[in-house]
Amino acid sequence: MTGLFITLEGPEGAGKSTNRDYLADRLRERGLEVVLTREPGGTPLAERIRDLLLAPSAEPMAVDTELLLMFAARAQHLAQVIRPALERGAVVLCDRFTDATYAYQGGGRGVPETRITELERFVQGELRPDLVLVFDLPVEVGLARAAARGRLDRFEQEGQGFFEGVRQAYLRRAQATPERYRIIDAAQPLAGVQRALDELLPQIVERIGGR
Ligand code: T5A
Repeated sequence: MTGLFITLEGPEGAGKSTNRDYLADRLRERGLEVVLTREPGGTPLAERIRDLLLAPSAEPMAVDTELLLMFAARAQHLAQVIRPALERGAVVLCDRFTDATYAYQGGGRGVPETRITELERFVQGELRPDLVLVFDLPVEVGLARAAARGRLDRFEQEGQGFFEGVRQAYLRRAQATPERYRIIDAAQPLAGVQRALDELLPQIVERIGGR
């Protein structure tokens, strides 16, 4: 794989999508091929799985069903979009990936980490993001941003305790492998977040240039 795989992570309303687009523009200005994508989703079939996962439903979704659907969508996304783009040497900017499974299904729902790790190996083999940007902010700030957009999806309807678990799981992962993660203060005004991304750009460009 000669490309660079960067994922954007964080709790609800952290600004991942807004900043993914900003980062893509800055990288394209430097002549790089950038593929923008997201999880769950990223292909027509995986987007159908996303609809199942996000739609509020009268029938409660079993935790294992949720976990397996996340990885089913991921397998499709890897095969159709992520691996081909990395093989061509592109920068893949993905709004959420397996760190979200560790955070939401692990930290939020209580799925044992070892079970997620087994599925990660099965679906991804050795593939891991080269760089994970964790947009961190207090839960209540993110939820207020998400609520301002209107109707809440199945995850956004969870309570404060669930999202505290999600946030702490992200922070633990970032602290455990600091060379692969960058924590970005996402509670500050957007201009400050984008300055932090500008500071990261030379490193990203250098890494892709070295491949
Ligand atoms: N999920 C996903 C799992 O449970 N397991 C998994 O393995 C995976 C992959 C996906 C859901 O699926 C779950 C997690 C999620 O619940 P999603 O749509 O990808 O859903 O995730 P959301 O977090 O719901 O996406 P959001 O769109 O809510 O958040 P973003 O992308 O972080 O935020 P963004 O950029 O849309 O911004 C939200 C609002 O805040 C404003 C923006 O203008 C926008 O209005 N904003 C700021 N305002 C002030 N200051 C700033 N710094 C701001 N940055 C953005």
